[in-house]
Amino acid sequence: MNVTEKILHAHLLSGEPVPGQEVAIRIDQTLTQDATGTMAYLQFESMGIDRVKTELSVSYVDHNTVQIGFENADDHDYLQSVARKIGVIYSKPGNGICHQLHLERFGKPGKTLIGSDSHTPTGGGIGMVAMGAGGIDVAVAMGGGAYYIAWPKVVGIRLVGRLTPGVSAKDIILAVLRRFGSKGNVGKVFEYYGPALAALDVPSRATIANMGAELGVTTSVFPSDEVTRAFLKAQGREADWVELKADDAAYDETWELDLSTLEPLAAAPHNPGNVETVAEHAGQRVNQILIGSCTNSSYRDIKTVALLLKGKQVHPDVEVGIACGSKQVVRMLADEGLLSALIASGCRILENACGFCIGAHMSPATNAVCLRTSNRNFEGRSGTLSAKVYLVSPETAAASALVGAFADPRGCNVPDVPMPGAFTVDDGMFLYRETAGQGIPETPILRGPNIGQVPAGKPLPEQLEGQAVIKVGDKITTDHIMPAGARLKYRSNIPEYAKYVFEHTDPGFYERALANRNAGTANIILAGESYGQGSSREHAALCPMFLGVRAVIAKSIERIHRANLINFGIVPFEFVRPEDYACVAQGDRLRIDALRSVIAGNGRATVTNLSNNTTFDVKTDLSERQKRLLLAGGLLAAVAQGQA
Ligand code: MIC
Ligand code: SF4
Repeated sequence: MNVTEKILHAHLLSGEPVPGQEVAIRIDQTLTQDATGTMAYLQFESMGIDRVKTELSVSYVDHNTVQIGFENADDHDYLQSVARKIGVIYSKPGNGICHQLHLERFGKPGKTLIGSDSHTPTGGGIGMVAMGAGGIDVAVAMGGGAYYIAWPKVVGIRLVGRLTPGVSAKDIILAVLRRFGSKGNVGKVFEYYGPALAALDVPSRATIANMGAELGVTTSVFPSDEVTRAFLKAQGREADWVELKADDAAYDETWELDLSTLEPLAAAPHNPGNVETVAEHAGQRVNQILIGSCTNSSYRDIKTVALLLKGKQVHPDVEVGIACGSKQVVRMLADEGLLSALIASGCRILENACGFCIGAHMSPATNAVCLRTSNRNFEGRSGTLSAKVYLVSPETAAASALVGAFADPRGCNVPDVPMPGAFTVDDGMFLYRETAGQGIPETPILRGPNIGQVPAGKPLPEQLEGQAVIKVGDKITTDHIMPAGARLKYRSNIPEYAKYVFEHTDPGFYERALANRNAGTANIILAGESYGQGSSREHAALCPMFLGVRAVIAKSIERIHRANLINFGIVPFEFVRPEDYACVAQGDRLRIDALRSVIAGNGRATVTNLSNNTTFDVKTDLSERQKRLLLAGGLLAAVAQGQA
């Protein structure tokens, strides 16, 4: 067995371990972040469970920390009070980014983790099976319920050779993205092995595992070896170490990457899968460089940048911002005088939070060219629709900051930053550790006016007749469906947030969908390949559900989004013949007869296009559990009806 299979088998509750079959997995740890967490805890509350039943659950506040207006602060108060009551550890805003913190302080090799954030697989860097999930799935796991996945195919990525100075983990994962692309990897786990791992520290492994999310894989996993042990020891957690390694020839498919052949890479606008070399852009002017995010904000990353910038000035025409991943990273750099070096070089020091990565601030100027060390460069995600965002390594970002243009860091004497023997451990901003798992039941829950309710789903109708309310193309991300940035503050208020569904893709969507809903006409979304890439935000299903969307018909749908659609009672259909996508238009009236029997049966249906008198076939492969959820009108409705 490989490491993935070893961990999954040890947590298998039911189902056949056959690729593609739905299995139930026991979850040891959960994490939430604030932007998805409020809904997750509202859903937890509505399930009537009084305290968490996991080994460990942590509620991080890292996304909405800008706090313009009362909304974010209301959310924080709610999250803090719920955490205290139900036995969840609460990480205060300012402590850092969930994935970086979880790796530093809580991740354990061999354990399972789900998080209401698509980059939860960062934990794979430490030998966990860590997966992104919808908030409601995390709520179920916090209540002791299973998490359901399709048993994965495991692709072995064999790393050989040694990185040359100036080339780092970000370039490795960009090379993997160049080879495998950002679609078509659903249902797979990428597991890394090979001789090169001995020289790859845990933060580097975590960078690679983090951006597995951009491949669309279920998760990415590294073994747990002496490198892992040294990291945990330096975090004062050697007792959490166990060894985990793959047996020989344990993969369904393998691919080998020789690290010595790698050069600095960049993902070009507007998708992490558009990988080019830094060399092909050399000298091209850049306007903004932002270093941080859960991908590249470790002590190793920021220290490398600080050493490259120390004693020098960033180019006058470029704005440079640095966001460390955690309080630990900030404190260590401060103690070593390196924060001062960054400030002296002309960098703007940003809060250790998601910030720029989610477009919460630092939106660039019109038509700006930006280099960022984050993981997503979807159109408009920065908050500026016309901006062109390239994803690069911290080394490339620092070298480019000095010259104000794309620069290859290999010419810059990039220092080697070894892992420290001991990290500065300071858990002062983690609250309620002493009552974790137990909680303080008498805690009053604080619900400001921004804290709304979870809308109820309605059972699936006998027959679906509705309008193709929108037709979109390939690689539509959940950022397209449910924009974040300036709209993030409405995450706890569905009627308000729903006004922005497809805001940038089609500003008329909300009015049309609402008019249909109010007239009793169902809404149907038409889409191309890889619908629902990116963020795990279940709001991309929840808000459409609120607007009366009952089905999505796409060429293909990404894993987390498909699960979210089912959780909120929206049928995820795929075209049987992808060519039929061309024969149906926005505005067409569509009908599916006997929908309930279709869902209860084999998931195959014929859609009648009443607008042009044609038909086409659709399908959806569902487990018995998923059928029950859809028929009931979603997971919460199923729980209420005793059908979950
Ligand atoms: C993201 O990177 O897109 C986010 C914001 O972290 C999301 C979660 C969210 O939308 O709140 C994710 O990756 O799941
Ligand atoms: Fe935060 Fe960005 Fe990471 Fe999402 S990808 S968790 S917004 S830092």
